[in-house]
Amino acid sequence: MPHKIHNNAIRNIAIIAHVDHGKTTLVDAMFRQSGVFREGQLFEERLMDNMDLEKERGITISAKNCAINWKKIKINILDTPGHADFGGEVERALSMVDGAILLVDAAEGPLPQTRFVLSKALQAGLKLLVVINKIDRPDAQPERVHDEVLELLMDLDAHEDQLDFPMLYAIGKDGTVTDSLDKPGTDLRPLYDMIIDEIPGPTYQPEEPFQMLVSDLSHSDYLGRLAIGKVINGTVKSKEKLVCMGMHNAKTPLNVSKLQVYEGASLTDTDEVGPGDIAVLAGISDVHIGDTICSREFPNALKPITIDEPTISMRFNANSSPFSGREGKFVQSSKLRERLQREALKNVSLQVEEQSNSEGMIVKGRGEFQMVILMETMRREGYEFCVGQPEVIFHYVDGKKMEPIEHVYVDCEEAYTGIVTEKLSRRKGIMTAYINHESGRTRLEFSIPSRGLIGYRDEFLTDTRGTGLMNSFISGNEPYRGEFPVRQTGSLLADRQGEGVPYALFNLEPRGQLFIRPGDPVYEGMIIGEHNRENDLNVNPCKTKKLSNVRASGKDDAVTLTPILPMTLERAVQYIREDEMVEVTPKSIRLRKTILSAAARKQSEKRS
Ligand SMILES: Nc1nc2c(ncn2[C@@H]2O[C@H](COP(=O)(O)OP(=O)(O)OP(=O)(O)O)[C@@H](O)[C@H]2O)c(=O)[nH]1
Ligand SMILES: [Mg+2]
Repeated sequence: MPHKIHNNAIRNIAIIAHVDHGKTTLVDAMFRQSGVFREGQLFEERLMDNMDLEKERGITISAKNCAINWKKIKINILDTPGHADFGGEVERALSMVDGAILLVDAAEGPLPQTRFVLSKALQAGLKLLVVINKIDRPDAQPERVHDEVLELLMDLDAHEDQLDFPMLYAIGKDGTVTDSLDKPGTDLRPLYDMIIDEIPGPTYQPEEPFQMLVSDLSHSDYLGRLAIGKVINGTVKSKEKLVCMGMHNAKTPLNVSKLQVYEGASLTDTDEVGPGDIAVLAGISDVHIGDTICSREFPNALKPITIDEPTISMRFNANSSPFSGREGKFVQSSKLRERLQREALKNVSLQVEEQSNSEGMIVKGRGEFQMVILMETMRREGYEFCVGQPEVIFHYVDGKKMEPIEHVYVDCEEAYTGIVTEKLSRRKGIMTAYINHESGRTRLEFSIPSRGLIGYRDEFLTDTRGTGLMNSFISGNEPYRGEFPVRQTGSLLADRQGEGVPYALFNLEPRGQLFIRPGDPVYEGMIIGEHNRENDLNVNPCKTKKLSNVRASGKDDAVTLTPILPMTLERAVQYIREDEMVEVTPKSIRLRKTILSAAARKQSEKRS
């Protein structure tokens, strides 16, 4: 066994939890109390959620580093996302730490993503601290939640010593923790102390030369690409000559042009970074997550980070609608390809593949929501493109078709259990549990193919009048469960180019639910609404009323249209079928048939 020692001047931890259980809010409080902010300094809420989309949606999308000092010990903290689609970020973050704070909402208890992140932390052999958060909630049941965490750990085959976890109760929002429900907390000191006492300092081998595992990439306008990761062994100095070892042991030399470490939520320059600390290193452009940066004399690659396989794929094409280039800055397929490849470099759970037949790209990821966030980011940058329906990725084992299966938890009012069960069963879901809480609410559990959930979330909310909760985790691959009907309805399609006219739209309303407003530009093959019936219907949304000699009261133009919901990317992606696409531009989200011309569509139908 190589001789290993701990660097006790450092602690590296990740904060992990189900979505919304309060990770980022707790990190805020940790900052506030560690003196990173001086008295009276402007303090922004959820400081770590610094991307525009994170602020707008109130969620964390990518894992981020920060650091505080407590009793002369540097604590590197990684705030991670709780949404299942960003699970790859958690796996990446865990490669940098020796311990994890598992946050659990005192009312909601452990939920599917709690299970996912906890199982990853256990696999990585991390030391766990459990914090039961939001004990101020009127419906909080911290004791019950403690038991549930214990049950979950047992279910995940945790070691005996992991079952004996140190625990605190918290009101992250107020920045207080306590070890006993009988005495309210006053600050976060017990948490800092627990981190220092319970989580080991990072280990390293003192006789080994410098080695760093690249776990994140960033970009600075002045410095170019930044490689971020934990120094596993040795020390790195600014201006040092090193080498980066990539896939297949490819070696790229590099000179460290700048060396930085985290201090608070920002970076600070330094001349030297020692073992166990998280270093941010400039001076290399060709570097990937998972590479090892090490000394030139003793190049020795570390084990790369392992990330779960993607579960869904989506086709991205250059925008081929007649409106292509009207609203975006970047339209060509070469631009699209370059942008997507850049994304795959930084985002470990995304894979981008060139399609052999056309200019399109296949993007593989962890879920529809991850795709929607990517699409939204790109349209804000000025990109225009089309995407196809999200498809589940099948695997073949001994020639047998296997598909990803999810374990779904539904919590809804008793009255809606019928419709939810019926819809999920139709999508090949099998009920595995039914618990009536006697409180009017019921908890149902299903095992269901992932493809059955694509496009279902919106329907679920409608069916439960917005009161249902649904969570799921991928439980593995199982034999394909067979076909099931997807959307029961067809689309209303514009049969020509023009503009939506009130009179025409008014007359189309009985046919289905419209997606466009008067004045919206349309083109042949564009989907302007959902048909009430199974088939697609070509209609003319531009038709004006014929003028006749006998003018009525003149109120024909002043028809009152039913208000429509604005189309969102989530809705659009969930709506489309196999032969349909979403056209995304910085200004618009339009739905369309893949084949736009009605005549060509008819021909293609005949052929198949
Ligand atoms: N009642 C109560 N609410 C809290 C507390 N801490 C956080 N919240 C609220 O919980 C919501 C989610 O907080 P976040 O800190 O964004 O949660 P998160 O875990 O970072 O969420 P993701 O990063 O998206 O997974 C916010 O509305 C907070 O105001 C708490 O101690 N008590
Ligand atoms: Mg967060």
